[in-house]
Amino acid sequence: MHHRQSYTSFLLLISIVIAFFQTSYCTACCKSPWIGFQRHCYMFQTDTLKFQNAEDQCRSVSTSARHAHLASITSENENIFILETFREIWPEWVNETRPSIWIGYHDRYTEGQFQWTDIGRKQYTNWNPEEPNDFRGKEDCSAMWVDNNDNGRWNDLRCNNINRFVCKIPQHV
Ligand SMILES: [Ca+2]
Ligand SMILES: [Ca+2]
Repeated sequence: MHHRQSYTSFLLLISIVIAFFQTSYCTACCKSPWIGFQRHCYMFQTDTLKFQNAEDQCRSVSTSARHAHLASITSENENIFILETFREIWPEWVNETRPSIWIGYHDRYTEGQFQWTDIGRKQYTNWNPEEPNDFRGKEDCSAMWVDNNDNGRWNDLRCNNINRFVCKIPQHV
């Protein structure tokens, strides 16, 4: 009995030490299921949701200091990272017909004026040729095609479509 108690106390001590080191030295790490790239962490979601519900789900994991949103994409490297990571996680899924994932780009407020849900100003876009086409005047939310033919290019879709999505949060403030 005594031995077991000592062993339990020892494990508890080890846990406390590990927790201490994690909080002290790992504040900038992306913890599973987040995946790190440059200065951000990304969470790849297989739930399929409407655009705003996806954005809300991303926001729900914000902390007081770090705000999560649907991913904004600021460079070709970031676009490739998101594309390649999706393909790595769900290789079978890219064989579906034109699989799309929501990214945080939309023109819901003023037609043709796209902005990111994280409000940052970015220059980079990767529209498919002929997009965004606001098809039938009803497409205000953007998704990335992750199949092999479309190679990470973007398309505007109806915001009520349901898609998988990717969230993004700063690694540190
Ligand atoms: Ca539009
Ligand atoms: Ca479109």
